[in-house]
Amino acid sequence: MALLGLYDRSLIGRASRAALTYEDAAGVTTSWTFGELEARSNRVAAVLRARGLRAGDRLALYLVNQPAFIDLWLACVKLGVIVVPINVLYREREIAHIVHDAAPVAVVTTAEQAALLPADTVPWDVGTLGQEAESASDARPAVHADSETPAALVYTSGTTGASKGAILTHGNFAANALALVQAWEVTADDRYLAVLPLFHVHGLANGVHLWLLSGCHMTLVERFAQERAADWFLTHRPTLFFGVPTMFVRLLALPEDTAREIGAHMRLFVSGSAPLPAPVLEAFRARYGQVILERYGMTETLMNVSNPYHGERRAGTVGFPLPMTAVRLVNEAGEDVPDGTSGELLVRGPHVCAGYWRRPEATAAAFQGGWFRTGDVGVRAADGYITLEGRRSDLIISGGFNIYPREIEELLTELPGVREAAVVGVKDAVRGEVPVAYLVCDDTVAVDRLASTLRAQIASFKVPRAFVRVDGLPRTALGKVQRHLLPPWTLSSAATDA
Ligand code: MLC
Ligand code: AMP
Repeated sequence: MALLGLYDRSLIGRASRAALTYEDAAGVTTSWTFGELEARSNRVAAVLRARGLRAGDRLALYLVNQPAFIDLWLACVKLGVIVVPINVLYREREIAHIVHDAAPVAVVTTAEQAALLPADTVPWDVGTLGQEAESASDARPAVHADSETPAALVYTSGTTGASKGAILTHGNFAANALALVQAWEVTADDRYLAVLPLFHVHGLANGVHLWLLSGCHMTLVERFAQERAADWFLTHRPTLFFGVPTMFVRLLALPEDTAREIGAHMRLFVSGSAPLPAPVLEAFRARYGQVILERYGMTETLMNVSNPYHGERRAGTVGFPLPMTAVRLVNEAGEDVPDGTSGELLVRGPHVCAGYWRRPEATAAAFQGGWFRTGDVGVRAADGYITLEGRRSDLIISGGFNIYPREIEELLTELPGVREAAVVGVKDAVRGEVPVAYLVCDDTVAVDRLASTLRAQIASFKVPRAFVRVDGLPRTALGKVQRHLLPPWTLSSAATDA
């Protein structure tokens, strides 16, 4: 099933209906109907074709949330071009890896962000593309796609640490969205408030696709901001909100009567991408009168497990397998474990990616007899609710963004005077976890300047909140760092929140 056929329920079937409202950083709003989005994306597709893009080519998008992202996504879907979204917080080193691996024809970005791209990339200015599109044909191009056509390469680190492009096909996005529309009862009457970044699957596969498949209305903003949130909810009157736990923690800070008013017109709050602490769910219920629905997914598989729309949304759990998803919990030997016993989650279904871009070995290692190994450890209760307990890897999730300790450790040990480094996740009330670095280094190393050195090279959320000098790193006989034996470090109030 090619995605466009599903989008057409909205793009063609609801052509005259209000589809998208964008509120820019200055608070100015602009709106489009589905028919206008159809025409806009056809024109962008014509420009991309004129610039030489063909089915199977890659096009990277290094953009903050904006309508052009939607136009480009739709245009690429129509052309069979594979979108490579890049986190806007990434810096040259991180982008270079993605660009060299995916080999996109170009990276669509702004003049300002283009300065952060590696020298050998071809930047295409998003504004210029938009201007060219104004005079282009708005006829829909011939579509080159079916369910197995790759729609996106989304870079993620899997369980190993090296960032790889998960090949997400038209069929993967379609299956995920069909399952969620059904499970969460999303209809054309909904109004979705989109604050999640479009460059990750939470915002793209869930947000954009539930909007397009249901034909509901979407209000898109550049990025989540606590101080703007009340205004968005009260002005745009959404019924649907998807967020990471950090956003729900921030929403708890809104005044009580505002929260109650927002809660009264909302239908569904969904949390995912990182664990939602049970006390946050309880505090949110008390303040907003709404029980957040927590679900579990990952880039490679899109959504796997969800609390029920009807029935108990059980705090601390992620619920049951979604429609079309099969889940197993297995021990180290790959054998199914009984309910109540921890095991690694394996998943199978039409939403699971086709593997990693040009990495047959990593792809083979990720699957076990046709089942995708999530690397997440969980337990199933006798009544079927699944609780996630941890991960097999050292992955740190901060504000819903992933951090692989090894990447930061390698960067640190490249610095003069740093002999060894270990990066661990420390609990944080707002972001869930934040990274802290332990260093074995010469006295000459100015530890207080390391944060600014790193900030120039990697995304800000990956920069450790503290750098702790130690005499040595605790290691096993085989030389592996025993992170749990590092001296405990708790965040000072200054570092806890900004
Ligand atoms: C943060 N910044 C962003 C941004 N988020 N810039 C553009 N777009 C975003 N989405 C920048 C800010 O401008 C700021 O830069 C710096 O990062 C810190 O911002 P902050 O507001 O202090 O951060 P914080 O309060 O921690 O809140 C951040 C957040 C963000 C919660 C809004 O972390 C976020 O959008 N998280 C969503 C991550 C996500 O979508 N994960 C899904 C992965 S998919 P400066 O320059 O001012 O310092 C997945 C699968 C699944 O995991 O199951 O869903
Ligand atoms: P990513 O690689 O960005 O797709 O991150 C996927 C990872 O996020 C999963 O493997 C989980 O470890 C984690 N994750 C997603 N949703 C949840 C959740 N509801 N609770 C706990 N962890 C989650």
